Amino acid sequence: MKHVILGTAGHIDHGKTALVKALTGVDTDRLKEEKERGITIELGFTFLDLPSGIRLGIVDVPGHEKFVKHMVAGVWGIDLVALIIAADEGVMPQTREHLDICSLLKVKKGLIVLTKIDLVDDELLDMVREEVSEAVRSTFLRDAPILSVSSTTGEGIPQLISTLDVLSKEVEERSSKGLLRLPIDRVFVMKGFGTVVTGTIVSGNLSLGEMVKILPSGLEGKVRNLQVYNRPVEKAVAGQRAAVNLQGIEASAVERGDVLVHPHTLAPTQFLDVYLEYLPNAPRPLKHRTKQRFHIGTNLATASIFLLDREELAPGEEGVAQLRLERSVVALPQDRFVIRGSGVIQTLGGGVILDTHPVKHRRYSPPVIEDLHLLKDGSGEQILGQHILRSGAAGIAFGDLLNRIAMPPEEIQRNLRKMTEKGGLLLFDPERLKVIDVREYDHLKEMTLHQLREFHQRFPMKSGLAKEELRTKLPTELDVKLFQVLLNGLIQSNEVILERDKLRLPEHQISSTDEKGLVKRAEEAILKGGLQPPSFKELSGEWSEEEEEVRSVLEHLVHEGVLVKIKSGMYFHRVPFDHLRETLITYLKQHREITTPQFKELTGASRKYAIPLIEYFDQIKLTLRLGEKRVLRTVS
Ligand SMILES: Nc1nc2c(ncn2[C@@H]2O[C@H](COP(=O)(O)OP(=O)(O)OP(=O)(O)O)[C@@H](O)[C@H]2O)c(=O)[nH]1
Ligand SMILES: [Mg+2]
Repeated sequence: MKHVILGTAGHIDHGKTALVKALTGVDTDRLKEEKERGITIELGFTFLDLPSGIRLGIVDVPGHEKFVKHMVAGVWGIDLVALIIAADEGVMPQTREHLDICSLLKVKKGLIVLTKIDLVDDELLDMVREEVSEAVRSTFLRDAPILSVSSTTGEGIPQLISTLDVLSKEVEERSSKGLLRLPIDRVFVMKGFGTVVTGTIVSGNLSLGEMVKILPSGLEGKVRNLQVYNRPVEKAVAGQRAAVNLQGIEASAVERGDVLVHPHTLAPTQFLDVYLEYLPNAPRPLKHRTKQRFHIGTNLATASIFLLDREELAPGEEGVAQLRLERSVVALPQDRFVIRGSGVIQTLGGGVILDTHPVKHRRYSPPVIEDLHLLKDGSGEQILGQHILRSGAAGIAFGDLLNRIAMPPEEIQRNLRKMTEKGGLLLFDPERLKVIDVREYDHLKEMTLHQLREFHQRFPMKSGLAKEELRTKLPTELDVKLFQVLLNGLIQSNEVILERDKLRLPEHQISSTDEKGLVKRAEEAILKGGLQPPSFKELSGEWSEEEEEVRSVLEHLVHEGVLVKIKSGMYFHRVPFDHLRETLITYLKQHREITTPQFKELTGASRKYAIPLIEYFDQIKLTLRLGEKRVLRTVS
């Protein structure tokens, strides 16, 4: 069965609620205050079964200018609008404002109903009809049928029903494939059941027993009971109005404007990139950084508007902007929204969401503006590709894409597979379904090779770069898994060599880069020094070479096993060192113990060398210090 939602619209007292009652028999003004004042305050809900079998859900909205925010919540996501105009009054301010709101929200279809015809003569009715045609001439209702009814006498009601039937048949059926979204319009406690929330399912579907989440709070609960138009159901789908009895969530923790979703799908946001349309009848230009009321779904938040491509939007102009909200909302690209003034409260404009999780943008940046226009006008695949490219070295996971593109999950997956097979994407984390654009991956590869090349140039005497050191030279947002994949790829293709935990380019060999013969000279100098070898500082002074370079030569010789590093900056040649080691062992075997002065005598070196040497022997566990003496730790 097809599900269609009709919303009413129109000036206060023009007969919206009376018309709904004439159609359905239901008085949707339930509140005591509504009855007393004779006006609608809250949204009213009922339904009508049309001759074709379509069940038409009806949302009745208030006409009072104070309750326009409820009206926006009511008509957000409807399929059809009935613009209601009392024949005895004609077009009034909220007739126009509601019409603007429906246009901004891109309500696709509708009809115009002139009510209270029992109060006017034919001549007046014709005049009103003229006036109405004029008012809707440049709007989506320009070709809409205009009907005349009296809710009091019932005149015209049968014709209205058959017109609604025709229009409902023309409405495009919603796909229930997308992510579940149910913007909550009412919350109440039902005795014996607990928390109940109601709303129109704008996309996806919802089943009994499922876990659901309330956003932005993130509270989770279970669907204990589910009703559609007052009947219990197992499953509710897009286009239906549902009442959901929630287990595990207090009614006081939920409010109108919250959104019901499935866990692990949508995430709330406070930043939105949008395409803004400023109404031609707005009273003054919209300046950069002004604060306005932002309406989306059943939610209302204060937004600072950052105009990205100009200083102000004149009435009738359009442009890209970033909205920074004072509290989080749930939105998806392609969603429509309305902007209303924050001082004098009136509808100023609206538009379409382009990106729901953007970064802060620089203004007047051509790439940013171009990018946003692509998000506005591009195909689904182009937009998907753009989000992946934009995620850069971090890559992006399927779960995050769900949040950023108005595309059903299966379709995103299908596209990712297709793009991967074509070679445009690389899937580097199968667990989280994380992908990166191949262009970005190639760029990272280039950067890695460049970093190694640069490192070899700066430190020709170092054998290579440690993995973690290399990582610090690449973009910080680089995904850890991706870094590993990148290295493995480079190692496998022999573009990079991994040797003793160091990464190097294949052409890098220390001997070939040692044009000055520093390696050989250093070895000779240290050997000549015996147990009182020169430091790298002394050598660099003597040779007029960079200290850092000499040090790396010595480090290289340690790495090769030619030198022994006793402590930071003190290197001994392996030959005299090993000789000393043997002498010490023999001595200790004979005398059992040795004092520091005795050891100093044994080496023939000054304290500067003797102390670090004996401490080094302690450290490598050859000797054991007992007070002022050393003994052999292991008698071998
Ligand atoms: N004579 C006559 N009176 C009508 C007709 N339709 C509505 N009325 C009366 O007009 C008044 C306002 O009607 P409502 O249906 O409450 O108007 P509304 O558009 O819902 O008003 P708000 O929701 O407050 O914006 C009521 O007193 C109705 O009885 C009609 O077709 N003929
Ligand atoms: Mg009403």
